[in-house]
Amino acid sequence: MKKSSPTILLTGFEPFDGATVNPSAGIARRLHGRKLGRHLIEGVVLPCRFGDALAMLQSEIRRLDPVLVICLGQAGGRAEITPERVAINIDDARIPDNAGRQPVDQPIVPRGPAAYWSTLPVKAIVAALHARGLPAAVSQTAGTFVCNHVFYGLMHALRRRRGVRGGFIHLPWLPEQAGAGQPALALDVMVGAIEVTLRVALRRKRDLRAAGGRTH
Ligand code: PCA
Repeated sequence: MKKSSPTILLTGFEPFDGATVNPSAGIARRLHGRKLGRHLIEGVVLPCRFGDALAMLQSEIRRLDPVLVICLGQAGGRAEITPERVAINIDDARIPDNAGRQPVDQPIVPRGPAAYWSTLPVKAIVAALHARGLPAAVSQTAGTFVCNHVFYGLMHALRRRRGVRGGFIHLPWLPEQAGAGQPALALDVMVGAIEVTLRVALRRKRDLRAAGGRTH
């Protein structure tokens, strides 16, 4: 039976590396239960733990049967909202995760493809954010920590779900996390930016062709 409200799954992460907040969790909580037209947003906070984060994401995908999945994470030091272009099949942790695990050079899916592309219209999202005066850029690397792990696992899980699109977006620190002179964005600003992102992702099946993006 078709559900009356198609679901958007929006995930964030719990704080990690000794922090007490993570903007991605705040956004997922704030947008949980919000309607976007006919669509209902389900916000979920994932543990910052290799394996467990992915297991929870997979079970939420099975439970909610979403039409769109966007995972969010914090990338402290970045000044822009950065839709990620590509997920790579490697865990290589510079710091331990919240369970103390620190995998080095391990594939996420043994014998899986080296990489998956985001199926979000990443350049159209950046253009829409710029049009609203928000800082945004396409990122070419989601790193090799738990965010890339979840992003790769998401795209691997979606490969058999026809028409379901997904991707990952990294966010700057909140003002209270950033030191003097370090870039940050207020939670309200990021909540608004992710609402814009979700609308663009629902509306546009094809991406824009536009030059630009971060060079790293
Ligand atoms: N950022 C980390 C993991 C959780 C988060 O919010 C990362 O970029 O991998």
